[in-house]
Amino acid sequence: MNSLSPSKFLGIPENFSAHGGQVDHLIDVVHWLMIALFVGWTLFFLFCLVRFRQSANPKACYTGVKNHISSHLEIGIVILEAVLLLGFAFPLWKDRTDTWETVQERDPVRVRVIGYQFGWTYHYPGEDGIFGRIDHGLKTGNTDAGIDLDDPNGLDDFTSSVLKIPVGRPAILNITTNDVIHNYAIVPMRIQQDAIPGREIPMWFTPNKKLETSVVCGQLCGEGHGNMAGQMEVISDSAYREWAKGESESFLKRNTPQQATASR
Ligand SMILES: [Cu+2]
Repeated sequence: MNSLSPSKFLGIPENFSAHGGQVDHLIDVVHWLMIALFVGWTLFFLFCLVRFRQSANPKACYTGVKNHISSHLEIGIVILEAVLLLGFAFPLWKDRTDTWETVQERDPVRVRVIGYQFGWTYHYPGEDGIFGRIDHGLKTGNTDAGIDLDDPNGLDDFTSSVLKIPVGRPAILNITTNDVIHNYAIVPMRIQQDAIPGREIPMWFTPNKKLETSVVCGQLCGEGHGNMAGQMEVISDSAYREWAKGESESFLKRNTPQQATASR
């Protein structure tokens, strides 16, 4: 990105994701167009103030504009906006949606993100890589992921109040909510997704640098909305694997019936 990027002056935090540069670039071109429109309209306004001042035009003219400059300008703006949409926004969107299949093959980390009033719970599939069955009837509170421990796939699943993901590997976050509509937003990753009750909607990105940051809720969801800042850490792949293995093993120990009986 060059030093004349409007996105640099907008207070947007540094980008930490593989696709984020494209988002910033789109923000840049949209702002350049808006700056051009602002300057153009301001000059036109000033021109009108001088050209049509009362002292030079004592008699009103009712015929109006006879040339087609304004039509040509309007067509120019339409073409520019079409270029923004077709040349920048659509390819960016295509990149996001068409890579869904290839992301699956790149050893992604999968996490269920559960929003609630007012915070986030993270559900990891554990060492087997398979999420346990979810039973909404088993939820003991609105922070509960509702993992059904009768499903063997769920025994090694673990939950965390902090999102930890490895650097350089795609992260697929399935966004859902236990109560109202929230919006899971990670600004340094240039990504966000609405959390809709009863639905799990995937969003994915690849962090390209280590980072400790906060995630926020991007949808006004109640009086505690402003406190919905969660913690997120992008760590090395080895540190992530070690952490996930440790968490998974300790949850497996806790969830396995024989172990529980033996410790009683
Ligand atoms: Cu909120």
